[in-house]
Amino acid sequence: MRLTRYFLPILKETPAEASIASHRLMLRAGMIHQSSAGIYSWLPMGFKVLQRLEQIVHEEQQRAGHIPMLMPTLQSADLWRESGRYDDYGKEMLRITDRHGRDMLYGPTNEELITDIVRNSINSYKDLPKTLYHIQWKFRDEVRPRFGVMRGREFYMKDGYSFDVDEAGALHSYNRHLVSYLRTYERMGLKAIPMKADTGPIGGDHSHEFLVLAETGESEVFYDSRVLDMSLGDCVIDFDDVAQCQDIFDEFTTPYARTDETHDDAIFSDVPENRRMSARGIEVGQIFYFGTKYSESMGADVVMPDGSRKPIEMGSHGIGVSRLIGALIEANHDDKGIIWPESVAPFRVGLVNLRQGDEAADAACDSLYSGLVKAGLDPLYDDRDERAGAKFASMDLIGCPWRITVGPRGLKNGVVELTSRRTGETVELSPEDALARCVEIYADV
Ligand code: 5CA
Repeated sequence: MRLTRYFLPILKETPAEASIASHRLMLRAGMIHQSSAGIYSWLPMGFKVLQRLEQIVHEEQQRAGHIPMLMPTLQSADLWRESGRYDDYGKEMLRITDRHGRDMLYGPTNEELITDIVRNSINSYKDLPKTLYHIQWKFRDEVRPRFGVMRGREFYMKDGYSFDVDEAGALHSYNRHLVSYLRTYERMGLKAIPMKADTGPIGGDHSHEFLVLAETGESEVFYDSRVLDMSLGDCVIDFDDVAQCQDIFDEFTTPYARTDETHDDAIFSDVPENRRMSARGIEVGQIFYFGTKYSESMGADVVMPDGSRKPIEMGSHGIGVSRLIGALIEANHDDKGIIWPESVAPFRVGLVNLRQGDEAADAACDSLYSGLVKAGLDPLYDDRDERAGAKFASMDLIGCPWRITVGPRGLKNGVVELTSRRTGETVELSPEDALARCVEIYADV
């Protein structure tokens, strides 16, 4: 993309309403625009990051064997009356009446809708297990929407629903989700720690939240510092392998890690003192196993081999896709701006022309630009007629992981500069080598 043709409304001033870095930087970098409290338009660059995250979530969900679909945002109140949650959900639910006087609502989550779909189409134990998921907008009329996309009223969520014949199957589905979430967050360059959690309005007795440590996080967390050293890395996972998923579950959930809702001082005190940590965290996902809570009240059951009928065992599993962008920025920024991990960067390479209009600089930039496009590296070429300082400031704010700087002086010696946004390190290379180096960096991303 050439910057002169793009829509990137960068703000010079720090917006007064933003009290945390991610909110401030998303506004300043022209990623979002508030339309009303807790509701945002996703401007082109914000939308691009959202799509990158969505893509990773889709790939990892499908790798784990989960099936994508799409349910509507508007739901009939009748389904929620069946489960008993229509009244329980309270003021967080946005209630709407259509022209026929029918009660509708903007979905805060989809347990009822998916249970209705499944009870109408699945009749036999042979049709299970299944996990269906979608990535869709949700609405929760939060008392205090704040911190930009972090606690929005309208937000984007991956919600998946698992259906199993028995508890053992449902617990495998639960473990499979935990493992696939670990992979998902790692791919985004995030450390998200699974922590034992309360179930809240979703219900059930088995739940983990995934927390990214950040001073600005809304949750208070307590953990054994050992959790910080754990990662899946290149571990090859067979998601159908019950024992492997259980082992990974055990490995990642055995060290103490809890939010204040489930924190237990007596157990925590068994952790060696030098490893006992308390901090704040951002909840970027949560998984639940709640058995037959919805299937029983809504009549979703299957015929078993002996002819009896059994309510389906269910779980639901969410990832806060829009909130993740806030969490990513909280974990990856400095005083100049955002520092995107390579896997989620809206533009993978920034190209800065120090002297727009200089024949050699323009030609070198054009050629690098088309090389980067051809290599699929999604460059952002700052081709504005601006001072070098202003161009660097914009690139630092936007946070492309790598920047290639092209100027007449360097070109005289046959070189351009390649700079890492994270370390600030710069190397001089020929334009061809700079391109080759970028291709190499992104080969595994
Ligand atoms: N039905 C279940 C899982 S499918 C569910 O709704 N779970 S949840 O309530 O925990 O939400 C899933 C994730 O959505 C949370 O972990 C969080 O990352 C994100 N989320 C929840 N509320 C908001 C909000 N107001 N703004 C942004 N993200 C949110």
